[in-house]
Amino acid sequence: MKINQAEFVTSVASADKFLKTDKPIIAVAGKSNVGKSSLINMLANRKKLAKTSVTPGRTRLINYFDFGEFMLADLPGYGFAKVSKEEKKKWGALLESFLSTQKIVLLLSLVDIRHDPTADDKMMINYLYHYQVPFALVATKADKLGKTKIKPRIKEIATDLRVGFADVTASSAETGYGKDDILRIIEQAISVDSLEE
Ligand SMILES: Nc1nc2c(ncn2[C@@H]2O[C@H](COP(=O)(O)OP(=O)(O)O)[C@@H](O)[C@H]2O)c(=O)[nH]1
Ligand SMILES: [Mg+2]
Repeated sequence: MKINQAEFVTSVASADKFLKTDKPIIAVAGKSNVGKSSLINMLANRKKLAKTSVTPGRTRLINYFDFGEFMLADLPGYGFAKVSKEEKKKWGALLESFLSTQKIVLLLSLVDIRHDPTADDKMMINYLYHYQVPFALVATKADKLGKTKIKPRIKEIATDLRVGFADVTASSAETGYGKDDILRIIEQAISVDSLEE
């Protein structure tokens, strides 16, 4: 799949503002700073489509981007230490309505390839099973590891999250590693969705 178009559409903070669209939605989720915005920029071939940040947290918004054949939704990051219980609750409620009401054909669940998945990462996967949202795992920042370390880490992450080895794709927004694999996964999710219509 080639991305010819990628434009920011809107940011929303509540369920009543969720984007109404006929296009299939690809969502991107993961803890703050894992590389969601960078991955979106990589897929779009654009440096600054999604804002990347050095200081994690803050954004409690869902950002939608029009990628032509699909809409991409950048979900607010989780696992940010300085967030109050109240805010965490709000985030959980927003996520649950998003997963239950939006037509998500695929959610890319991002984890940092260098770190073991956190309790929050596992909770996210549980939500996905609960709401029957198809997902694929992306292990980000693969450029931070030596080439020979990538496969063993993928295996560890897959085992930890109880998914198959092939369900975890290593990627690097720095080098473009994994980009074609991710685009292939997206393309497949969209074509499977169109069969169901
Ligand atoms: N080395 C490396 N750094 C990355 C990669 N992806 C993201 N980063 C850096 O990690 C930080 C957080 O990235 P960002 O995309 O804003 O994460 P988000 O909070 O999940 O949207 C930024 O400093 C990025 O430059 C990657 O693949 N490789
Ligand atoms: Mg971001």
